[in-house]
Amino acid sequence: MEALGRLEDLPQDYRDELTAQNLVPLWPSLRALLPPGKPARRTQATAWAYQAIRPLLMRAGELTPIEKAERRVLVLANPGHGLDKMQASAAMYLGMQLLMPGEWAPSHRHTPNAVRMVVEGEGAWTTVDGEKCPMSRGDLILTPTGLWHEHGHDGTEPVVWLDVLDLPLVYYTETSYVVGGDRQAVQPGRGDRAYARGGVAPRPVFGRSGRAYPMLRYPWADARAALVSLAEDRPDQEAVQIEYINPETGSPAENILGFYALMLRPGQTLRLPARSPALVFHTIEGGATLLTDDGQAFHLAAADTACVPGYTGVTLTNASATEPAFLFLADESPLHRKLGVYEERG
Ligand code: GTQ
Repeated sequence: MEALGRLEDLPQDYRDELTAQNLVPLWPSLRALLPPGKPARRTQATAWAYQAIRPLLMRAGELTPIEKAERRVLVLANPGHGLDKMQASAAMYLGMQLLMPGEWAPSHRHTPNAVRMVVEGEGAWTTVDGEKCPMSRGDLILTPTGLWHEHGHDGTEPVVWLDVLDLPLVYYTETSYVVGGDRQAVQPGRGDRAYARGGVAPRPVFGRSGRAYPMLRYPWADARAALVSLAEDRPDQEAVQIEYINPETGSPAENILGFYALMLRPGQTLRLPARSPALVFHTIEGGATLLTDDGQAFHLAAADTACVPGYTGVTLTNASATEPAFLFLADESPLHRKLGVYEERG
């Protein structure tokens, strides 16, 4: 494609006149807005070691009482976007949240969708829309757009989880806000019990559950068992992956971001083809090396987190030749599909 005229090619008086009228010439910026063949991406492949985050998070526990934080979170910020933007990719936000025994993070609801992937500790819970969801390592808990949620902790050790939100996108669209509320009354009934068995779902005679998000907690024990069965039953299948879905619709669990769990067989190397959405990886069990098509390599130990920009293939290798590795993945696929920009490049 041909080079286009530059801003400097224009006389200063003309440029000043444009500025005074809130006008901008397109052609000096056209190639940056519409790069040939592949989009420009600020998102840089980045990894965050849990070993590095943990002591800083525990120190936050000493420095800042929960009343002064509301949510005690260290944000995993992608340097490609600038740390102050607090985003992992164009649409994804990642934060590591700490709750100490006895603490309570008060009830609120907001427009961005969130999920929590529990990293360590027992005894904490998140109440979402009146449903009290216990939190254990590897459990995924949804707090979808508009639903009340609060976190509490009846255990004896610190509890840490990874927050994944579509906050950068919702903020960008100028629709991000929060409403504070009172402690929720816990209602009977648990989605993870009602929908615990594949292929059968509650079917009231009239209508469905009446809830847009019937399942709010996805226990790791169930997701892990599904992966192990899949690996055994389908030795021909390279990628042993499940998606977290809405059990009534079969659609992705939330509207904007997609969530998955992936098992790497002992010694397995798996290539994930280049696709338009950015990807987040979090190691639930075991370890893996992550190599991008651009040649960036990271070793992910248990509880480490990484982000890779879109349009980038990734090769994962299980660090163990004898044990499987389990990873939690988040991506922007539902968003890209809804916008009609989703692409697979191989
Ligand atoms: O736990 O509700 O990391 O509202 C950022 C915003 C967590 C939460 C975050 C939030 C929360």
